[in-house]
Amino acid sequence: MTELAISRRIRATPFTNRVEAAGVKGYTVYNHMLLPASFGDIEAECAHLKQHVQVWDVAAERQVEIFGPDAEKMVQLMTPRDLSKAKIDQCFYLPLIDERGGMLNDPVATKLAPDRFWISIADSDVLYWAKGLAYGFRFEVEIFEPDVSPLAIQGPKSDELAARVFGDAVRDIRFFRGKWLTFEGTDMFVARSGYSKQGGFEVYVNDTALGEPLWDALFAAGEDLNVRAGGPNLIERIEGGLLSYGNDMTRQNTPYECDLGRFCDPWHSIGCVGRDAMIRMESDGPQRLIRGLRIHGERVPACRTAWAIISDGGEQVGQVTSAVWSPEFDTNVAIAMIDRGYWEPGRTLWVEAPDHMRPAEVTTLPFEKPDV
Ligand code: THG
Repeated sequence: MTELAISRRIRATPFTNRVEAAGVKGYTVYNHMLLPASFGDIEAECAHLKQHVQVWDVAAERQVEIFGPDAEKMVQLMTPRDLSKAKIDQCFYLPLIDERGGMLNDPVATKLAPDRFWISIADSDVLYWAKGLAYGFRFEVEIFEPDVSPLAIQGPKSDELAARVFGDAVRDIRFFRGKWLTFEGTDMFVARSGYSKQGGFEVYVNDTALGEPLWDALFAAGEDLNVRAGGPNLIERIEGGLLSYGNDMTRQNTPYECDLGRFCDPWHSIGCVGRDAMIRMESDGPQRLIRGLRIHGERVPACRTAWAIISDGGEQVGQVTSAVWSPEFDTNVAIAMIDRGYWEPGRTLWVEAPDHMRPAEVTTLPFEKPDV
């Protein structure tokens, strides 16, 4: 394996020392920051995540803070989701789009106050786009990256572990809502959210100096729960149909192609820069769509480039953007962008994997649990 040359440009997180001590084996780079990708065996990590509880250094989900009298207008400018009914301490999965409706990011945003939002971004430089828009529109807002680093607690024992450190109040937090809870005298925003389908929380650690103490407190409290260090798991996220910006979609794709139409309401997202494009695209319908694929045969190699999807007639009708072997589903699971006319579930297509052509079956996302 080639090594990643780590320097100041590839930023460490408040938790990096602990992640290293826990034996991290592979990093990816996300928002110019280290994001743990593997501790040596992603299949074992996936099985553990589904049974126990993990603590994830997801500090690379950087916050873009929008603060000031025009904050709400500013966020609505960037998304076709209707924010007019947003409540304080509510989180939103938000497609961010450009003037043509091209996807720029798919963050989780939190409304902390009428004049204050955190946009918890996927891997693209939202801060510059936001600053450019604010300048151009003469909005009265400050836009900056605060010292806030998400630490995720994920897995079926998350409630128990989070309650031991933050108190029983965590148990009453609803999905995509949050509460300010105290750790060592500092209030932190704790939301029920996270990049897995196993349930859990994200703690928005708002002081780098508290990163290691919080990590240590979680591991001390969770010993009997079999708590382990983990990270966004490639297998679990494909099974669960969680999209990865830059992998499964780019600026070339619209929210409708990404099957994120349920998070869009162009008629009511007054001011959104891509609103006209979205209204047109909503009535036309997409020309291609994100789907799952079961790729038959033995385990696929790592998906480092898009793999062509070929029809029985021999034409390219899509591409595979993420793929991995799933022990639970006993097949390769994949996320793919498939052309209109070829995306109905159950259809068989061909995948040009780097080793050889493989038959594959189109499915809806998330993947449905195999019958036991
Ligand atoms: N948490 C936070 N920030 C993030 C992520 C996160 N930033 C980057 C990245 N993840 C953004 N991408 C996603 C993708 C999916 C979801 C969250 C962030 C997600 N989706 C739910 C689902 O598909 O089941 C639906 C959410 C809803 O119903 O509103 O959670 O994970 N802080």
